[in-house]
Amino acid sequence: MSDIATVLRDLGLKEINPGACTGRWIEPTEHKVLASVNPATGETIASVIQADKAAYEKVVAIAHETFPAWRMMPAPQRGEIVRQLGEALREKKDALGRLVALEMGKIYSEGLGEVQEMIDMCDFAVGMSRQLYGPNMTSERPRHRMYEQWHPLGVVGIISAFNFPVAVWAWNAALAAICGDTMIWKPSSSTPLTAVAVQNICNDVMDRNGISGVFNLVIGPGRTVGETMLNDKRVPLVSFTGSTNMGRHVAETTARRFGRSILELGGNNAIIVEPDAKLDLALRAILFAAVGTAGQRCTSLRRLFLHTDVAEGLLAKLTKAYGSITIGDPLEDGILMGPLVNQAAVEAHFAALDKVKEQGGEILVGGGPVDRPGFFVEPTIVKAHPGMEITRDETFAPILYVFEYSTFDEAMALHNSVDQGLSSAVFTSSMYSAERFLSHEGSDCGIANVNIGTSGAEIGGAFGGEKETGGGREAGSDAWKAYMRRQTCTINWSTELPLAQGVSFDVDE
Ligand code: UN1
Repeated sequence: MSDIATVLRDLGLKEINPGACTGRWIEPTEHKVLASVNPATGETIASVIQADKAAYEKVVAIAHETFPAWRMMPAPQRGEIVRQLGEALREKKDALGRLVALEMGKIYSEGLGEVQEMIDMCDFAVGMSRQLYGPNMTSERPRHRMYEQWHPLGVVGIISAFNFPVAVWAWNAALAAICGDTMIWKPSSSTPLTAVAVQNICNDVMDRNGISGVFNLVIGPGRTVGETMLNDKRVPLVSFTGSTNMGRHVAETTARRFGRSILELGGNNAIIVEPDAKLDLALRAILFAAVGTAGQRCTSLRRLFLHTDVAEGLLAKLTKAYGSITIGDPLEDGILMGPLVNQAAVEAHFAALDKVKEQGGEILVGGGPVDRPGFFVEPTIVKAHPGMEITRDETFAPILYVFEYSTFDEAMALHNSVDQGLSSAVFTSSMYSAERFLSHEGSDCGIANVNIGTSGAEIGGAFGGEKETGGGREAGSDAWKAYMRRQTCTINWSTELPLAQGVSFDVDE
């Protein structure tokens, strides 16, 4: 049996799979087939039949009907189900990690890392299910009690991107589930199989518990299914990961109906390397952040600011290291960089490099195609200057723009001058530079690291960014609050009716 056939079998996938599920797979009425393509070869792995509006309607109706019962289950019991989901993911870690590598193109180790991120998220949510706390406030009125509590929200729409085809679903799904929400997942059309595989895992767990309709799936075009979801009043929250342009549309559409959105949009992440940095650490961090996942993480390193004292030496080492990056089949041992997701991504990579040349940048390393089937490009280093407009855009490809600077203030100003605000880092041994980077006048990003690269965040922190990155927060810390509605409660257990702010409103009886 071939590698692909084994992976498909282990994950319960067929050659052609239905694209909508409410715990039971919905047999499609139309047959619009979506091929899942292995970006390392350009070949089809298997297919999914896309959901249409009618299928979406069935899914949202079930998610909506399931909500009232699910929200009344005690949160720790919902946590127990998420614990079982984490266990099921542990059992399927290898197969699912392989499928992520096959369908998305990231290397096997990163595919496993992605499934680990799902498992971590389930573990985190289990603990969280006993900690959906609201504070008590002291009332200004005698014998009154005030407190805040959190209620489940309803059906959550999860629209995820190709680059983290399963982990970002888990960030949302594990929290939504313990918070008492049901959900509908619309994955990227580039990665439908991993979504079907995860839905199969959810179905097994939920079947064992005699529940369905909590974890639901619709694989269909953004234009029809996605758009219907954005406009659907039965979906009070849409969590969207993707481009800033699309995110703006999601924000506007949901806001118009007073729905909420969690937005995780484009980044333009940077590292500043100070003269007192430990350069060996900086080098390794830069490599993983710029070349890892072929530059297709939201957190990928796009801009590198090198102090003039270290620029030449570090650039020489970086150039040498780029020469040793092994490019090829993501499932092969020793390969560090796989393909881009599709031909359009390859074209965007080269279009950006054309602009680099037009705008006076110098390609120091890479820049060429890779002569093999699939969607490969060379990781590229560009010597850039701040006037280059292209360095203000996020190109989802392994292009690293390198700038030189002479003062920390100058680096900080350039760092913060772009429209995006996701992830950032400084490499320094100086407490002063580190603290300045983290201060109110330092990095304006949602994630700010010292002596760690921009990518590869742990799930325990809240993940997301500022400005055109959209302001959303997902995964750890108190990100769960976005999946619930807040209620302030005041209870009078006195025999009087004192009004707040000392207002008197007494009627003569
Ligand atoms: C993304 O690229 O959308 O911090 C998510 C990271 C990963 C998540 C990235 N843990 O790089």
